[in-house]
Amino acid sequence: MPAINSDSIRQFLKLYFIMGSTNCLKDPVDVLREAIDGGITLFQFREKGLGALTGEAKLQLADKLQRLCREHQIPFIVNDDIELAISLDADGVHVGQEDESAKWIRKKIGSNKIIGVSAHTVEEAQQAIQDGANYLGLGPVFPTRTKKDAKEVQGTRLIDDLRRRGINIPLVGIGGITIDNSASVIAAGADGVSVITAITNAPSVTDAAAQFIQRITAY
Ligand code: TZP
Ligand code: ICP
Ligand code: MG
Repeated sequence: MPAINSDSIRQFLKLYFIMGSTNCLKDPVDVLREAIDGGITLFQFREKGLGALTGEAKLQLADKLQRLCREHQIPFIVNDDIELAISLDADGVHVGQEDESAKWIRKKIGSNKIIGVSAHTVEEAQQAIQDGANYLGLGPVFPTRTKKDAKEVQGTRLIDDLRRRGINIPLVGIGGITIDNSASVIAAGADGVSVITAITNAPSVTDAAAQFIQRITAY
């Protein structure tokens, strides 16, 4: 799949779409197809929350979404579930602070895969970088109802802070990001935005993704 270097990852992070079945108002396969038509650059399968699929049903959905990504050369990242990522030969995994360390995951999945880590402080960011993370997810930037155990809203402060310190690892903002506030996240120094609801719940998934791309590339 894609070359794992900072430049290519930065490009992929531009419009990082995340979802699972519980985020979708219709068939997730249709949602992903429409989002790809709109121009998303990276996809994360995050099957979480009340009513989330497990076992074989989760695997089946992941497989369908991965096929769609492959057809369109969009890297496919799995949230949390490292065993699923390995069994599907996914392009990478995204983990939080409560999951296995990037260092441990790297040993399991090898150097040719993308590892993303959620961080909420400078210390967590530095540790993830030291452990070999390829990119960071920072947030919640804005209020969100999607992640029930989300930390306190922090605006773009941490993004700003890391860039001021000269930390140049590829990173995205996440949490409550909309078409209208997306440019402020890029302005703070992010390489892209991670979005769930503003795309999955949009009247037109394709139009929403296309408008995000327009705002981000116009910045
Ligand atoms: N991590 C921090 S906020 C969040 C995650 C997974 C949810 C983002 O979802 P939305 O709907 O784009 O606010
Ligand atoms: N950042 C990203 C990119 N994905 C996530 N699932 C998260 C933070 C919590
Ligand atoms: Mg997690």
